[in-house]
Amino acid sequence: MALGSTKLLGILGVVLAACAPYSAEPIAPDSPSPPASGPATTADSETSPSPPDTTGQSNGTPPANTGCSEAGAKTFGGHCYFKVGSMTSYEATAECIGRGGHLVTINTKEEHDFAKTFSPNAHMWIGMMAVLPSKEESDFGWVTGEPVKLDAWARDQPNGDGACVAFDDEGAWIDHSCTTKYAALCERE
Ligand SMILES: [Ca+2]
Repeated sequence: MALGSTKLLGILGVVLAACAPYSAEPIAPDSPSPPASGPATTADSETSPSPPDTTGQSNGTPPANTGCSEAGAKTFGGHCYFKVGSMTSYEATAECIGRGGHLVTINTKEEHDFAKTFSPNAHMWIGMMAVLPSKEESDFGWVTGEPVKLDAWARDQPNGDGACVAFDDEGAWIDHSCTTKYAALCERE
């Protein structure tokens, strides 16, 4: 029947039939690999196109400061809080500013309780300082200039240990030498 109409088709059929077991193998690996990797390269080539697309390169740092994506960061009252350190209070001040914030300032009992969750059992710098070490609470103020509305001083503190303030193990405030290395809590508004 078909054999008579076209010899060519007949020959092809035989050839294809003979090659079937082999052609199936080569075709499978060939088509997925080369063709797939070809188009996919567009997506994979992020590595090479990225560098040239330096449009966002200079903005690579800002994104981290605009969201609240630091490790362990939490939001409260629309502000972002995250821990840094361990470092001196001076270093922590610079670190927080570098991340677009400031050492935490605490205005309410609720914010104080929230801040305490960052350092349950360890000292942690907060944004309260004095010009010089002092035993007078009134000599200490928030680094942002916000009025001090809360009194969370630990018993017998401040006692003149230093011009910087940290949470003690229980979250009460203690004045301490600014060069001591503690974790610190930053706040970004
Ligand atoms: Ca003290």
